[in-house]
Amino acid sequence: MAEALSFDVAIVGGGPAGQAAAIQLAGHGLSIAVVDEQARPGGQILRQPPRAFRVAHWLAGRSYRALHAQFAAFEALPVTWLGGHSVLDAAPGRLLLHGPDGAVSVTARRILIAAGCQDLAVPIPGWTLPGVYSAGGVQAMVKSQQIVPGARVLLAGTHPLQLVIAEQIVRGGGTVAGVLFAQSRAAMLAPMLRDPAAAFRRATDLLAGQAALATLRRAGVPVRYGVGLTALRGSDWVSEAITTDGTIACDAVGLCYGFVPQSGLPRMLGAEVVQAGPAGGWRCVHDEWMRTSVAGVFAAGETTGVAGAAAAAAGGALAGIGIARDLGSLAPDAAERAAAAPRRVLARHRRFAALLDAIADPRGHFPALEPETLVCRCEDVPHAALCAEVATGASANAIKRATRCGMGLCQGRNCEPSLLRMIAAPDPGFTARFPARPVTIGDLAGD
Ligand SMILES: Cc1cc2nc3c(=O)[nH]c(=O)nc-3n(C[C@H](O)[C@@H](O)[C@H](O)COP(=O)(O)OP(=O)(O)OC[C@H]3O[C@@H](n4cnc5c(N)ncnc54)[C@H](O)[C@@H]3O)c2cc1C
Repeated sequence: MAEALSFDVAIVGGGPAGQAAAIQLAGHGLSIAVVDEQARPGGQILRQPPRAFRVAHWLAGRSYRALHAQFAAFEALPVTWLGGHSVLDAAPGRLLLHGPDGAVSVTARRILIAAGCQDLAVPIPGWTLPGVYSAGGVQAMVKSQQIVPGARVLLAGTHPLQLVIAEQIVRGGGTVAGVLFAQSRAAMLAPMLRDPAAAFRRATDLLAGQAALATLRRAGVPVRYGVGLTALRGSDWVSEAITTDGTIACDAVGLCYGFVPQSGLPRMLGAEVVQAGPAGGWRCVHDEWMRTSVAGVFAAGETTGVAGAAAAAAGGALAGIGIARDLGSLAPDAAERAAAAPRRVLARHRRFAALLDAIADPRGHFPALEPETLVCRCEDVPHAALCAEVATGASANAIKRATRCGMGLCQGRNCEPSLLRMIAAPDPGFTARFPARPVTIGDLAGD
């Protein structure tokens, strides 16, 4: 292993939260490293194409303007950018990374985890067929490579983000076979009518949804409400979706039932987490300076709850101010003054996030599974095997040991929420273990 790199602050995640923290920390004479498994900064929402790509009007919409400005400010900072490096292990003051040259150890006086969120993986009969993706996976291809992964793409689930993704596919030259919301239109509107003030304050996002709908209407894309997915069929590739209202021909499907925080690293660190929104998962608990329950470790962005990019950036800025204050680079009264605005923004956006959670609530809309449907696809564990263990009253960890559910390459990131939905009693979930990302033993040994 190469010699350890040492910094004052190590930030995990180059998305809106990590960038905002770095911007706040710059100018205080601190050495800062930002680690991300993506080659370039941007996070999920501003996923960058490779430098050599030339993409006209790349994410030019109004809702991306502030993110482009933040990205430009971040790129101008004197920080050490460790792109293409995955964090495999985390302990207070220390990270273990894996990158193009093998394993690298990083020490830092303060660590900020701003690892974002991921699509909620939703098993459905036929979901292991080639051509079936998470909606965010489809979007990642469209954003970062300008590739539409099929000739007729179907989006289905409960989350409004699928409208934006469908629009991006249409603008990328693709054909969308349909956008299906499992919940009714009235169920989607009801939370907005209950809290119109919160909805009004995030008018930009609502307008983005309306603009997406208009584009889809012009392109002749059917957008349907109250239509759930039942199964996906095909011989060696997905060819049709069976819905509660008939069959739809397609050769790519994006499942969009919501997003869950990336909680592996905070859990590995022993930081306190609590159940996240209705989609499931765990969010990291923090205090008014974004400090976690572990000394020296901060958290920001969607690791602390899925609330959108603006909330992520506000939380990141607050964490940056908090770390500078902790390290004695910013006087407490100056920190209080600087923190006032991001705290207000964060509170406002979290109120909207609660609204969005209610609009997109996937509970009650998850497809029914067949006994042989794989729930843990890394280790090929079918639904029936899990039902048998759940019936014994075993905990998630005990079921993991008995069935290998959660022991594969994804380390439970995909199957844990499905298993926890099956276990009726409160359960702390899988113990998060090294390595957070797949790595070969040879790379760890430095061969
Ligand atoms: C696939 C996907 C697509 C999305 N698209 C949109 C969209 O179009 N519009 C929208 O409003 N919201 C979108 N979201 C929600 C979105 O994530 C944001 O609101 C915003 O990007 C959150 O910012 P963040 O800084 O908290 O996290 P992110 O932007 O997700 O940044 C976190 C970064 O941490 C890195 N990371 C995580 N774990 C590790 C690790 N172990 N080692 C190294 N690096 C790590 C990731 O590579 C990522 O770049 C999307 C979410 C997902 C999962």
